[in-house]
This record gives sequence, C-alpha cells and structure tokens, in this order.
Amino acid sequence: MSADTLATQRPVLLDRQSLTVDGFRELQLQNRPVLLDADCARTAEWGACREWRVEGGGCGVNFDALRALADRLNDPCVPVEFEDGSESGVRAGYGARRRGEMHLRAYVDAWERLAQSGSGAGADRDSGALPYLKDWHVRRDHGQHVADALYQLPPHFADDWLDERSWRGHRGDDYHFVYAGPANSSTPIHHDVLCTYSWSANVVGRKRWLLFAPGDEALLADGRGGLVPDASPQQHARYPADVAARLARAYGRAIQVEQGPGEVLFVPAGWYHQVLNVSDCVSINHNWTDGIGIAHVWRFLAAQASAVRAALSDVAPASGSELAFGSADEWHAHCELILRVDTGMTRADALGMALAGVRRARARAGGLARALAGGALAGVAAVVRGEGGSGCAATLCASASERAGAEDADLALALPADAAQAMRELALLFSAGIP
Ligand SMILES: O=C(O)CCC(=O)C(=O)O
Repeated sequence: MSADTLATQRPVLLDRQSLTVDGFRELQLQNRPVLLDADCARTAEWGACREWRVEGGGCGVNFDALRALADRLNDPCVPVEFEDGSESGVRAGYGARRRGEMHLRAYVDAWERLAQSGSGAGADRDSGALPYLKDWHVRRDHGQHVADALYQLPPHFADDWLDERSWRGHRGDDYHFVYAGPANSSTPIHHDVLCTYSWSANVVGRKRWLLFAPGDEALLADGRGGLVPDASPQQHARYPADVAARLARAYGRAIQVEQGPGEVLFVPAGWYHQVLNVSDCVSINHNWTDGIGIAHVWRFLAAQASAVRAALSDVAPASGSELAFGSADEWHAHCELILRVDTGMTRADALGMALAGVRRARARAGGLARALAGGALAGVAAVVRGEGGSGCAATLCASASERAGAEDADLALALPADAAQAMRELALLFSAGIP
C-alpha cells in the first residue's frame, strides 16, 4: 500500500462487538492507525479510569487520588520534561528537551494550583509553568501489582514480544509508561523506539494526534538536518517558505485524531506522530511488537546496523588502520554492541525475541495454527528472508490462512512450507550468531 493511499485513510472507530482481536489483526497487517473506543478496549474497568477522573467540573483530574498514590508509593521521583521554547518560539525537538525529576506529590500539588489558576479546560494557561510528567515506568519501578491495580492490557495488544520478561528473563526494564501533564503540554514529532507499535490509552482528558504515514517524514525536514517538532499550521510561518510549503503538504496528508477519555489509539510501526494535550491529561502507553510487527523492527535494526558498520569501516580489519580490529568477528561484535547502545537491541536480541515468540505460539494449544491463520508470524518469515514489507506479510498471511485449516489441525501440517522454512532459518541464524 502506498503512502498516498495510507495517508488518505481515516482511523477506524469500532465498537466492542465489531472489533474482535482478529478484526484488529487485519488493520494491523495494513499498518494503519486504529482508534479503539472505551467499550472495545475495556478501559472503563481500569482502576486508573475509576480513580483518577472526576466527572462534571474542574479539569477532570482527581488530584486527591494521585496524591494518595504518591503516598502509597512513598512519594517517588518521577521523570519530567520541560517545554521551554527557543528564541524563535519553536519548541525543542524530540529527545532535545531538557529533562529532570520531581517528587510526585510536588508535581500533583503544582498541577492542581495551575489548574485552579486558569479558566475552564486551561487552554489559555502557560503550559511552560509545569513540565510534562513523561515516561514514568510504573510497573518497572513499583511492581506488577501496582500496574495491575491501575490497568489491564487490551486483548488486541496482549501478545507483546517486546516485553523483556518473555525473552530476556527479568532484566527489570520495560517500555510501559504513564504520562500526565497540563493542557498544552506536548510530544514533538517522532516515530516509536525500534519501529515498534505503541498503544496509548487516555485515562483523563483529550489529546490531539497528527500521524504521518511512513515516507511522509521527508516532508517534515526542517532544512537543517532534522525534523520540525510540530507540523501544525500555526507553526508554518516560523520557517522559510520552502519548508513551510512542505509542512503544509505534510499536514494536509496527516491523519488527525481527537482522542477522548477511555479511548485507545494504536500507533502503527514507523508512523511519525506528534501529540498535543488539548486539556489536562493522564494517559498510559506501551511500546510493543509481535509476530507481525517484528518485520518492522528487523528492517529498522538492519538499516541502523548498516549505518553503524559504515561509521566504523575505518577500523574494520581490512581497513589498514593501526587501530583496526584484529578479526572480522571482533569487529562485527563491536558493531552490534554499538547498535545496542544506539537502539537498545542487537540483531541477535531481535532474533532471540522472535524465537521466544514463535516458541510461545507453538506451546499454546493450536497457537501456531491460530497465529498463522491470523497473520501473526508473517513478519518472522519476512525477517529471515531479509524482507520486511507489509506486502510480504500480507501474502504470507493469505497463504497461512489457506493452509492453517482448523484450529486443532496437526501443527506440522498446518505450517505452510514457506513459514516452516522461515522458522528453520530463524533458528539457524540465531544459533549461528550474527552473520
Ligand atoms: O501522549 C503523548 O504525549 C505521547 C505519546 C506517544 O508518542 C506514544 O504513545 O507513542
């Protein structure tokens, strides 16, 4: 599917009856944004949605409940990001904003004062008066029981291969976050880590998302080697005419989503996006991938690995440099380590993650047949073939659906030859290390 076609499609809002997990898989295979409503994602049952909201009045945030949580957790330090703009008024881009920490209680108190000082939804408040509480790892820092009391995974995103517990054991890190911030706080244009998917559930408030289909990021270049932080129309005049014209084009092609309380947005792999908290907001989000998404992760890692190898070519064994590594193996291993520093993962990590995912699918009764029929694992085959396009995934999905047959079919028979071959190669590649 071309970027042109993708960019003209609007997100789909489906209700609980119509959006089965299999229905979602179809949209996931097309790598399209999807907005799940609260019934479908079952967010009304979440502790966070029951406790952190106040209906009818104020800004919607239950500050007392947040303070009670701070007390239960011994008033932890939480990460915050400052939104100050540059002299030209342009806010810093993704990863370039000043970061720090605050005690949760102090943050909540300051937020409540700010909320009381402004009017209504707070659109006229100075958002720079309070940083944005961002990337708070509640599960990692406070335990599964604390996260479980706040929310449950929507079933659509439950097969999470990125969750380190499923492939690395308990190393303790995760990609599970709570965000909380006043009206006008924002996240600049970026795509998600490792080209994974994300889902983001709004607990309180409204967010405005702009989503740019893969490829459209070329339109977002700031003319100085980076991307603009914000492509919304109010910003265009801050740039030279040629940049402004491109931004107008990008904006015209973007998918705009107004996400309300309880709704959950699926952000597809590789889609650049920016987010504005239209009102005071609290949200929960995870990065994740699975047997479909792994193709995107692999393609991203392969491109990054090439860039690392190019950057280190002057110390490759055959380079003639005095500083050169003694053997090709050593040099390759070093390149992969740099890859892990840059991205959080080596290619061996990604294959290990994929193998663990395939093994889990096999272990579930009928799991592999079901996964193949649903199109998951198509990405694995794409990975070992060195491909990774969604076209390939869709073809494999069709062939898998044809052959997988009944859920309780013999797994060996249910496995399409190309997928079986792909898995053999996956195992081989992994046990042989990095080629
Ligand atoms: O809510 C936000 O400010 C940003 C969330 C985001 O970028 C994501 O979930 O991928």
